[in-house]
Amino acid sequence: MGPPLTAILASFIRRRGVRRREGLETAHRPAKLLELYSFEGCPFCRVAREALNELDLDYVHRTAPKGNDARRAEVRGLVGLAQFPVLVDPNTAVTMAESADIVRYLERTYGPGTRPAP
Ligand SMILES: N[C@@H](CCC(=O)N[C@@H](CS)C(=O)NCC(=O)O)C(=O)O
Repeated sequence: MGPPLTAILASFIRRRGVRRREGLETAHRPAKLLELYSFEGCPFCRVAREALNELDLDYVHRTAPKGNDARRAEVRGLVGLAQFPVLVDPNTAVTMAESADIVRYLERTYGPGTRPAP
């Protein structure tokens, strides 16, 4: 059995954003764990998870499958709607939705050649 369609789709989407990851020895590492609200079967969530993996970033996964009303309400409180993925970075007080924005943020903040914010 091959990978599910969502995995193929997510990898396709990801290819436009995250490409080769080299030079992580010069990457800034967060002091506090990042947090990601996501769920399986969500291709956009997978894009965010893959970016975290490629940048070698540890994170707390706050799983929010359909039916987890409490967790989904938590996300509505954070970004105003139940849309996934959502990244929380306690190091910079950034909370954000939109997978492409999350990938961009992670690259700029924790990608090769990054430095801690002054
Ligand atoms: N443009 C958004 C789309 C995100 C999106 O559509 N996420 C879906 C799941 S794949 C969602 O949150 N659906 C609402 C829900 O599950 O309740 C992104 O790239 O992050």
